[in-house]
This record gives sequence, structure tokens and C-alpha cells, in this order.
Amino acid sequence: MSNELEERLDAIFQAVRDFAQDRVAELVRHELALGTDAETVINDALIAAMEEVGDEFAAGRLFVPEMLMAANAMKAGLEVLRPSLAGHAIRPVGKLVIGSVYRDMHDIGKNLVAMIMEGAGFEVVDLGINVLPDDFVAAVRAHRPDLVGLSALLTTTLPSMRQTVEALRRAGFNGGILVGGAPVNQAFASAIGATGYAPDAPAAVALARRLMQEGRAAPLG
Ligand code: B1M
Repeated sequence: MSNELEERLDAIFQAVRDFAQDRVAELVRHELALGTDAETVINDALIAAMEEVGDEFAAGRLFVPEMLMAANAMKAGLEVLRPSLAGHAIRPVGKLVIGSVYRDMHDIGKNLVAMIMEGAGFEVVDLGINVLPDDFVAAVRAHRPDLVGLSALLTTTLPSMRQTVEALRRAGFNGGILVGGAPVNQAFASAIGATGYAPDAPAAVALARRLMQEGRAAPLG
């Protein structure tokens, strides 16, 4: 990576740390115009800044309002990147219903997964945050997706993830259930009966594609 690129990415990182939404959007727009790929901006500037914010929160140096302001700054950057992430597939590769599980208000990672899935040609129905297991079931009945994606960022919302998988299976959904989020791992995914775990958005796309190919993504009977 050139020094100039590193400096510009650092400026985006700093703008997130300064909660400067407009500046983040402006710098990201400039970066795209210079031809930098969206993934580099996401990983090396936006996510890196959020990781530092999270560490400072854990250390008691930042509080919830600051986390929220940083999240809004990051979202402003992601919105600029959205068109570069969303593809133009003519026929959807498959349909995904996605949401953050009950009692979980975090949505940046879930939004990123949704955007990248759209970019890979999936039709995405985003149920938002704090989604009750029954609301996932209702959405599966209404939209008949091939896959359901569940996101959780808190150890305290992992039980909601388990309850959602149980509710979906009880309702007869035998398609693929993808799970992810910082406290989730493969062992937990297997233990709750999810079809697969993805550590990040690109891995979620790879997993979704594999499930579609293997025919393990099936709409509600
Ligand atoms: Co909260 N928060 N937060 N927070 N927050 C964390 C998660 C925390 C780790 C901070 C810390 O202590 N270091 C901690 C959780 C500790 C734990 O449970 N282990 C925490 C806490 C404690 C809390 C509150 C309880 C704080 C309080 O009120 N005392 C509270 C809970 C609210 C609730 O949900 N009920 C809370 C609130 C908030 C805000 C509202 C202020 C804000 C969220 C705003 C928003 O999302 N709109 C917020 C934020 C911003 C964070 C941090 C700083 C950043 C999260 C983030 O957006 N990361 C976070 C610390 C951190 O993660 N470093 C923290 C960037 C994002 C791109 O990454 O979401 O991990 P991530 O997504 C990745 C992967 O995980 C994966 O792909 C994504 C991209 O590659 N992935 C999937 C995610 N979902 C997936 C689904 C998939 C596949 C992959 O398949 C379907």
C-alpha cells in the first residue's frame, strides 16, 4: 500500500473517530473517485476505526453515545459505498431474509452482510434490528426465502439466536440458516442447529453460494 493511500485511509479512520459523518462521506467519495476498492476502505479504515472505538468502550474511555456517533459516521461511509457493493444481477441468485436477533440493536455488520449479498446477486429482505423469532417465522412465510441470516453482537443475545433457529425449524423451514456476529463461532452455530457460520461478510456470501449450489437452501415447504 502506498504512503499516500495509507494517509488517506488514516484520514477516514480519524473522521470516524471524530464522529464527523459528513467528512467521512466526503473522504470515502473522494477515495472511490481515485479508484480505491470498496473493500479496502471498509476493512482498513471503517472497520478498523470501529474496532478501536469498541476497545476504548471496553476500557471505559468511551461511552454509549460516542459508540453511537461513531456508528453513524461509519454508516455514512457505507452508504457512499453501497452502489459499489451492490451488483446488477438480472436474475437473483437466491433470496435471503436477514435481521439482527431479538434484543440486539447492532446493525452495521448485518447491513454490510446485506449489502455484499445484494452485490453478489441475492435478493435481500432486511427485517432490521431487534427481530422477534416469530417475526422471522412470519417473514419466511411471507417471502419464502432460500436462506435466513441471523446477526448477533452481544453474548446476551445469543439465546435469541438459538430461539430463532428453533422457531424457524419448528415452523418447518428447512432451508439454510446462516449465523454471524462477533460473539458467534462455528461451535455455537453447530450447537444451535444453524446450517453455517460466517466470520465476515465475504465469507457469508461464499457460504450462501455454496448452500445454493448444494441445494441445502430450500424455501418453506
Ligand atoms: Co455495542 N457492544 N453495545 N453498540 N458495540 C459491542 C458489540 C461490544 C463488543 C463493545 C465492547 O464492550 N468492546 C459490547 C458487547 C460485549 C459482549 O456482549 N461480548 C457492546 C455492548 C456491551 C453494548 C451495550 C450493552 C452497551 C450499553 O448499553 N451498556 C449496548 C447494547 C444495545 C443492544 O443491542 N441491546 C450497545 C449499544 C451500541 C450502540 C447502539 C451504541 C452501537 C450500535 C449502533 C448500530 O449498530 N447501529 C454500538 C456499537 C457501534 C458497538 C461497537 C463499537 C461496534 C460494532 C460494529 O458496528 N462493528 C462494538 C465493538 C466492536 O465490535 N469492536 C460494540 C463493525 C461491524 C462491521 O462489525 O458488527 O462485528 P460486526 O460485523 C462483522 C462480523 O461480525 C460479521 O460480518 C461483519 C462484517 O464483516 N457479521 C456477520 C455480523 N453479522 C453477521 C451475520 C452473518 C455473517 C457475518 O450471517 C447472517
